[in-house]
Amino acid sequence: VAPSQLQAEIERIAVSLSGAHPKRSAFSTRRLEDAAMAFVGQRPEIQAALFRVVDVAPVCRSHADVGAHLVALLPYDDASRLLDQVVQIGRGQLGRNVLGRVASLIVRRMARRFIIAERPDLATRALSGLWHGGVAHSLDLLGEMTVMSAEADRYAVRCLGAIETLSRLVRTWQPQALLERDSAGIIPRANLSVKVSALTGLQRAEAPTRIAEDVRPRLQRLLRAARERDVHVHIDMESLDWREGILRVVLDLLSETEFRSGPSIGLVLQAYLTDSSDQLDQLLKWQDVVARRQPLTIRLVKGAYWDHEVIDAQLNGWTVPVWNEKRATDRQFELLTRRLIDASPMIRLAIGSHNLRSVAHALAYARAVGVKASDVEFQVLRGLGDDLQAALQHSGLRVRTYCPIGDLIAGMAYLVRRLLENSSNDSFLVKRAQGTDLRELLVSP
Ligand code: 2OP
Repeated sequence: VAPSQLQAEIERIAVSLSGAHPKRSAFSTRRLEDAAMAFVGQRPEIQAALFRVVDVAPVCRSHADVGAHLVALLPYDDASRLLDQVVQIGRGQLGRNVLGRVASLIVRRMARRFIIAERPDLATRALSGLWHGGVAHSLDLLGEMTVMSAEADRYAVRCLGAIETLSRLVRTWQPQALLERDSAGIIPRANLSVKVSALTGLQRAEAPTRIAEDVRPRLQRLLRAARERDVHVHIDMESLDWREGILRVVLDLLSETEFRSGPSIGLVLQAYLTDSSDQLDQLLKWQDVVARRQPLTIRLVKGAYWDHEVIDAQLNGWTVPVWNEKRATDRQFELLTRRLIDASPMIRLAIGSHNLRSVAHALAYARAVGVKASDVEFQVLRGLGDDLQAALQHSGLRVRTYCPIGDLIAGMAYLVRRLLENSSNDSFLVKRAQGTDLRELLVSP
């Protein structure tokens, strides 16, 4: 495929998708929230204070308590009048109370934006609404990194409950051809994302064999239930230290005869990892040898643990495992997109990105090599990718929205990752909110 031709096609698709975004007034709460996050992204000290407040808010006893934390965490030596005023207000008990109420309100609003419901049975209306509006889901039960076996057991039971609830719900739905069929065959309507770190009480991942042994019985039950109920299970990737343990237990179980015929399974490839291309080689080779009935789905993402990976490596004196520059990650994402499209339909590809350039590139390349657009799935996060979701759905493309379920405390780590993305100056969405011209953002990485 000639690069100039591909670039022209990427621009055409991106402009068309951008035109299909819902129009929001400049004063809509969503636009204001996004502008506020973009502003915070330019002020690292405020960003740090914000993260700390979000972190402590769920366990604070009163609004005044939240207010006191907020004031204590804000930088004092800042020249900003606004901050100065906030600190002044926080001097008295009444002021702290008011500040606390405002901060709690913001945290709760954020949770409502990103978390679909507290429990699966409370999400059924929203999920049905998505489906009948032409959007598929992947349910994610919040509560990663459990610290006790009893907690891991409870997480497994919650997953089993979600499988049951989902499978009953999707039977009531009207057919949606685009969402439930591609060249490889039937795509299950129900879809559950699972974090393996929640299926063990072991907290450190350095001994992958022990992790695999400990996770195995819980994951096995889950896979059996998913096979019986025809629910797709998507294994999320987390920080790199977990990767070996996760892959060991998942690939071992799936290689067994009893799981040859199901369930439909997905894994995640994180393009920010410098070895992600080798990782893909390994998965393709594995799939060849194991010959399961349904093709593996690979969700290609950039990766949500960048700060963690960099800091962890620096603290330990290790080589940093992620690309340092955003552009390098974007480049790798496109390389992997092309490799995955070339492997289709032996592999089902899901593009997990909110970056219009990355999305348009996948569509342009698929078209250039004669792969149908309906053989490429797009995935977005609820609350972050809503506009893109609408644009993809309007354009007749298959889009699946990742829908977290749980309460505020279980969701904290997830929310902090969303805040990090949503206030990072490298983020496509932030640059758009800051008013960067679309053409500039469509330049080849
Ligand atoms: C995360 O939990 C979306 O799986 C991704 O950050």
